[in-house]
Amino acid sequence: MQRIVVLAGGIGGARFLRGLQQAAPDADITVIGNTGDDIHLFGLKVCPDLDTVMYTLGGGIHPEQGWGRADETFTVKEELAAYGVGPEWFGLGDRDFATHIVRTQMIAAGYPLSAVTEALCRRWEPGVRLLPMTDDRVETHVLIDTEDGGQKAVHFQEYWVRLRASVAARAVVPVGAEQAKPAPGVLDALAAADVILFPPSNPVVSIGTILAVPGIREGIAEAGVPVVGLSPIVGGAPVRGMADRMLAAIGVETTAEAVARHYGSGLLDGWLVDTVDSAAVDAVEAAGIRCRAVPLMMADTDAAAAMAAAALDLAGEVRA
Ligand code: FO1
Repeated sequence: MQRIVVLAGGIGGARFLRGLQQAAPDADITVIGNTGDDIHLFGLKVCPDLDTVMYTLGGGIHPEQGWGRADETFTVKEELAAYGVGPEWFGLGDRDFATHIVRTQMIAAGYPLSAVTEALCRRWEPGVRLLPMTDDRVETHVLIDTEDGGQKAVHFQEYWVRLRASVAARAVVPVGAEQAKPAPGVLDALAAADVILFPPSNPVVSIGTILAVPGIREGIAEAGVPVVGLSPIVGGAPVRGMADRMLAAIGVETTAEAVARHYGSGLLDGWLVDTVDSAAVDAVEAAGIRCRAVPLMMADTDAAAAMAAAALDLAGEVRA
């Protein structure tokens, strides 16, 4: 059985994984999920990227939105607002609240996040092994300019959801990452992998944050198996999200080629760009990374499955 390890952020990672399951139904898939987007609200621990993967693969996701639960209601949020208790800018629904209550209760009882995630997945049966990148607290903060000419750091969710990435990001800091340890199972999964995939997730705040946990980048390199990524940038713009803002903050151009070079040939063996970026193929190959141009818009699960199949094909070519 082919053992595939996928480093995943939120919506893009989850939709890619749904395609991968269709393209490789017999594969043994382990997902290393980003937890830098996690936020503590109302005394609860919220893990947006882990939940997005779990709900998407478990059939509970809000289909158009791509995050949160289907058939959601917001009574608790309205009641909190009636008490003047915010933040109002973050949309936690009633069904979703239950997940965060269970998670927070288990953590308070002494369970690590990896054990809690496993317990939550027993209900959702996502069909993959979902591991947080770490059991330690890591929180991505974004440095922005203030009106008085200074700067301040805001939580990634505040930057993305409240500010809608409307102001420039001057720096992105995964607070706590340097001291974090990979969660149990992460390094073992990498060591046992036949192929490692980077979905079209954000290279800075999703994949970049996972790679910032000491040991994970080394674990990928030492696995000695093909590592193939898919560009989240198509035609010079992010397919969704704010990767352009995040890339600017770390001085990387918003192009499929620049993201491949940013990961580098020390990490990546293969890179898929969209057909609109086929002119970038030669330059990526010149950087020592095998590159192919295929359609990379995940309009539906069939399209995501075709992308996953292309990534596995490229992994096979790299190995040969
Ligand atoms: N995204 C939004 O744009 N607005 C929200 O109010 C919002 C709430 C939210 C609650 C739970 C959850 O799991 C995800 C949520 N997201 C929301 C998505 C999230 O902000 C980001 O898309 C991810 O963190 C980036 O991967």
